[in-house]
Amino acid sequence: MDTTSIRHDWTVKEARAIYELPLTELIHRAQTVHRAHHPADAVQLCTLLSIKTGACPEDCAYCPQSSKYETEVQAEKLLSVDEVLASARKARDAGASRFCMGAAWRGPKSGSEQFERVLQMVRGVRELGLEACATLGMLTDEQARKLKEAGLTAYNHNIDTSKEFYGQIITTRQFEERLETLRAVSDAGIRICSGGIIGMGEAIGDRIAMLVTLANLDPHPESVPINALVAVAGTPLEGRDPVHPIEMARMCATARILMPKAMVRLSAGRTEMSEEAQLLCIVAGANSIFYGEKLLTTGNPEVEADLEMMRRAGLRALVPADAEAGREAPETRELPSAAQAR
Ligand code: SAM
Ligand code: DTB
Ligand code: SF4
Repeated sequence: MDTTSIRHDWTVKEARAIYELPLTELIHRAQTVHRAHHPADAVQLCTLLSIKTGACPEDCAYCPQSSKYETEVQAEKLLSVDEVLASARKARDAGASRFCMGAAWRGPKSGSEQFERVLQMVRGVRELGLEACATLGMLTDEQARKLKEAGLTAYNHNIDTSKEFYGQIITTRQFEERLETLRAVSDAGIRICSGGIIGMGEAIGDRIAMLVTLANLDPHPESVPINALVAVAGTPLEGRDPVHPIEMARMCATARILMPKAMVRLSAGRTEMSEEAQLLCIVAGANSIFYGEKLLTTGNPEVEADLEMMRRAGLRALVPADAEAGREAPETRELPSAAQAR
């Protein structure tokens, strides 16, 4: 197997054959690709913060923040720059290297005080020495350029599922609009973070088609978050069966093989997974996690538990290469002590 070539012409058939390999073979292949492009002993720690929670006009069936569904999420106004930077400082001191800010918007309003505030947040996060990521919904070219000027490292915008299944999950925007925002982000010189969710009732073929869409973007996304649905009460997807951890591991491994250089992020759903299952995903090629007690509105493993898991497995903190920041190669760092992380 050629572990170094980067391809943008994957077919669904090829990707499915990879996904369905015997697990032992799949993991061997994913590890081989992983080691050709990344340190084998380190995981990137990214901390999420919901900077504007709830009351979103979109109807994403998985999302507790949509105004269309009655959930326990209480709508909140956009946080202040000081509040966000206090959280970012705490995340940095706890060992995170990336800080990701999420807003429950269809998209930002150009020229608004709110968008200007987000730009200030991005500048502030960068000044703290952290990578800055944001997920604010659809962007125009001009908004993407402004975020780039402010120093944004990456923009998260998930395609979520296959083009075919998309309409069953979201009706207030189209799959093509997602791709259009990804194009604007990429044109502005911001790195793309894009992945999806499994466990929403989609077929295996939809999961594969989603990975193939991402893998055929040129360049590949810098990060690919693989989320297991968090089935929140009040959303249309409440009560869905949990995703089997082996399916998460297969998704991580397939993403790793299709997109060798990407950071594959084991994202939502970790609270439902055993430590062994999470480590299997890491062995299968995931090399990034969300680190901190909360995702956006739902829970995530305790910081201490994540540090213990990583220590037991002999893993370090990964800081990806970033030529703009003067890091020609990825760095690995000591994990913080539990006291530093508190
Ligand atoms: N509003 C913006 C948007 O949708 O582009 C940004 C925030 S949105 C919450 C970011 C991503 O979180 C979604 O695209 C989806 O993939 C993921 N997400 C949201 N709710 C989730 C859930 N219940 N389980 C798993 N992933 C979820
Ligand atoms: C991503 O792919 N997953 C994160 C992040 N990108 C923004 C969000 C997960 C949200 C899970 C549900 C919640 O906490 O509200
Ligand atoms: Fe709104 Fe984003 Fe939630 Fe969809 S996923 S309802 S766009 S916050």
